[in-house]
Amino acid sequence: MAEVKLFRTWSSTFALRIVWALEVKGIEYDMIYEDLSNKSSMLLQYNPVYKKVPVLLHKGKPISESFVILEYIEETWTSKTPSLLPGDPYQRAMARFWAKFGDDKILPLIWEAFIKQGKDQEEALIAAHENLKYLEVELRGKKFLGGETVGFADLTFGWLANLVSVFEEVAGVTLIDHEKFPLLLTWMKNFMDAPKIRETWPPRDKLINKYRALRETLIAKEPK
Ligand SMILES: N[C@@H](CCC(=O)N[C@@H](CS)C(=O)NCC(=O)O)C(=O)O
Ligand SMILES: *[C@@H]1O[C@H](CO)[C@@H](O)[C@H](O)[C@H]1NC(C)=O
Repeated sequence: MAEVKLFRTWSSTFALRIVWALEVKGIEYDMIYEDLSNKSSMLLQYNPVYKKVPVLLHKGKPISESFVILEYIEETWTSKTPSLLPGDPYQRAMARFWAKFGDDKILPLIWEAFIKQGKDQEEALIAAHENLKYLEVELRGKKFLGGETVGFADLTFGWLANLVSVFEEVAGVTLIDHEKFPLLLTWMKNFMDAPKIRETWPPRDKLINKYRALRETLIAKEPK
């Protein structure tokens, strides 16, 4: 039995953050695929508070929440490279700041822009772009947010690199404009090309089908 187990789903980008961290560091692990419409008793036992994936089980002890798990991996396998967080405390704080900014200020707005239509969609897009501009500035002169290698903030933004184009195809809108966000687009490409990233993404056609069905369901529920 592997001493590391990851509870994930085939598509959860929160769980993919952990897949990427374990893969880039070369930590051996087993995966347990959950069906979120019928969660296993193990998942409910290991993450009774949120009942969500990812959960990392290390030597029988469960850890939940992707940011917390990433920090745990960094602190536990200290000799495994690359480091996800820089040595300098200020730079570490900045990596955590951008990661949090992504989940607070970008992910929810891109999601709104994806699942809404008309005016609501337009408003979400404008707000998302305002926030993405901060990221564009942050990427000046850098290959990755973490510098030369993929780091903590890169992993937390990883979903952008692949899912944006899936959302764009399904919703039929441009979410990230090449002219306004050239550095972000370059970062997306660099991230996808980084070791272990592309091959761990779920198949594109499967993602398109999943998000198309989800969007149709959510739009059908909208009050007219
Ligand atoms: N803040 C959490 C978010 C995790 C999350 O939202 N996971 C989703 C899958 S993408 C989930 O397990 N949802 C199950 C549910 O809400 O019932 C993290 O960063 O780990
Ligand atoms: C839910 O999962 C359990 C075991 O994990 C399985 O036995 C059961 O058939 C599943 N139920 C449905 C409705 O898929």
